Amino acid sequence: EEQRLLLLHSSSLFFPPQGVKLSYGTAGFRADASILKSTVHRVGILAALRSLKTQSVVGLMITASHNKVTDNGVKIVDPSGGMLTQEWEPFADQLASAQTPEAFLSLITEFVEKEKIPLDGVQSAGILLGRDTRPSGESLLEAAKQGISSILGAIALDLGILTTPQLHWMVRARNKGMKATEPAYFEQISSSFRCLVDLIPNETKSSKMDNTVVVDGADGVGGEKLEVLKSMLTSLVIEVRNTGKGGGLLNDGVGADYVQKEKVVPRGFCSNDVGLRCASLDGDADRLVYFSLPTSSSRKIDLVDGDKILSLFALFIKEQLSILTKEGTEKLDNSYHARLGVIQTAYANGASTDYLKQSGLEVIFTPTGVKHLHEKAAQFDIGIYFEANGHGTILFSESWLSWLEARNNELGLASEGSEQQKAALRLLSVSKLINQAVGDALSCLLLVEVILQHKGWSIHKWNELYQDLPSRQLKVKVVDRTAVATANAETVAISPPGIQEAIDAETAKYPKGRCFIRPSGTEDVIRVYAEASTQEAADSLAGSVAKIVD
Ligand code: 16G
Ligand code: ZN
Repeated sequence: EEQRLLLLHSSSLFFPPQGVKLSYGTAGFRADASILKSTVHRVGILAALRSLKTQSVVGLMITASHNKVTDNGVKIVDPSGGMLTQEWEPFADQLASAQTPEAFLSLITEFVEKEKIPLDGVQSAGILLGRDTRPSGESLLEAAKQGISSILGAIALDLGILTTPQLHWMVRARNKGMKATEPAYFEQISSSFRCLVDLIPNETKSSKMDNTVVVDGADGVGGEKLEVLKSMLTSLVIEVRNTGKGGGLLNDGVGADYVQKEKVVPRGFCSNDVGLRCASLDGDADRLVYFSLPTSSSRKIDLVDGDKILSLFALFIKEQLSILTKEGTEKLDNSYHARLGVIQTAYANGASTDYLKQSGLEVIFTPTGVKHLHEKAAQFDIGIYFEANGHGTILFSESWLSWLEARNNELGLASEGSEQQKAALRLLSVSKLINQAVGDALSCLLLVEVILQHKGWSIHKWNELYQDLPSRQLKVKVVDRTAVATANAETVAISPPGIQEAIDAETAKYPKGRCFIRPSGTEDVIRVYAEASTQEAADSLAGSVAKIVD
């Protein structure tokens, strides 16, 4: 009864705005910040229930990532450090759209019963809270706290301004009984980076490679965190621009999303930067793309996107694995050949997929959205996933990692300092450097940098792994985006009837043509993606398919 009154009282303080229907999409709830308060309050309650149900710590992040500064959003981090389980998403939707405190309360009561959540005031719940640098974040975080405190036994721990991946990392660490603080995060990624630097072969160590990278922080949280991290590194110089401190507007003409979609120079970069290795983070630092300025006369950049980061990572991992298991070298006990898998979405440039397959890698496709890629990658001993937009990571299975630890110890005794042992150590270091919970621009940046140093590669050499096929993305505003349904990892539209045949007929007119449509998970639009052998052809294919959709 006390619990009932508490919830009723608390939710009566947060009215949902009339006529807005939000849904827990690909990346949680996202909207203009001014209409989000009641939603965030309710998500606070939901997070507390999730923690009670799982008897573990969960996270709640307030961010709208690469979207404009006046937007905001909220999402829950599950105990594993991953996204909220998909089974709870429909309930999140129902909660968000309850129109009265009473309706809200009865939804909760029903759900608590159905899910057998121990809402008795005896069990405790723990929720880690984080937010990005958006001005609306502070008051939304307050709403989340009030939601949490209306569940008996629930305790919120406010961690302040964090990148999204930092919060995911901390939730995971906490539930593994590890230290879950920001210093612990920086310590782990900087020390594993230093290990990888120490293991760079002598031949490339002495090559005169430029060890400076210039990073566009999107005027968000990533830049300020990178300033802390960079002071803990050796052999790498990071120059951060668009840190948010210089008055620049978050994600406005800056950041990974802008750079990847527009393929033009972001604010804060100029002709003096021609030839430098540059990178862009997005607003909450869970995406990373690289670029360079080819000439001082044009605004166009040479983009090195998520697909190419994926290719670089996959190449490096595959090399280290083959050194580790080389025949004829130190024969020790039972070998455990890691199953290595690479996960992409339909947005991956076709040239990247060809390249990966030709390199002997197993490539698998999933629908767009981190939760799909992550889930697939977790089925491998080493699963590498990336979206073209720059979100991705490398997952290592517990069982393979413990084999690798043991193997490394054996090698340490039998052939200390051998090539095999170095490979084992490198792979172990990668597993500590790269975020195991979610894609993390900061740890990916360090891994890219150390691999380039290891190989003695410039950004140009890296970019030449393969040549991107020209592509074009368009969006079409529609009345009802759910009219389009897709299958086969979004490569085929199964409704409305006949539309795929029309797309196929159009695509067949273009050499190397490839085209698909899908309903956006974050906006009221249908997205069109087209690829072909020339830019004109890709533009024209996208244009005519957009007309079919319209
Ligand atoms: C979200 C997803 C991202 C995906 C994008 C697609 C997460 C954390 N983020 O930002 O992975 O690429 O949505 O947006 O899952 P769309 O559905 O509007 O094209
Ligand atoms: Zn993001």
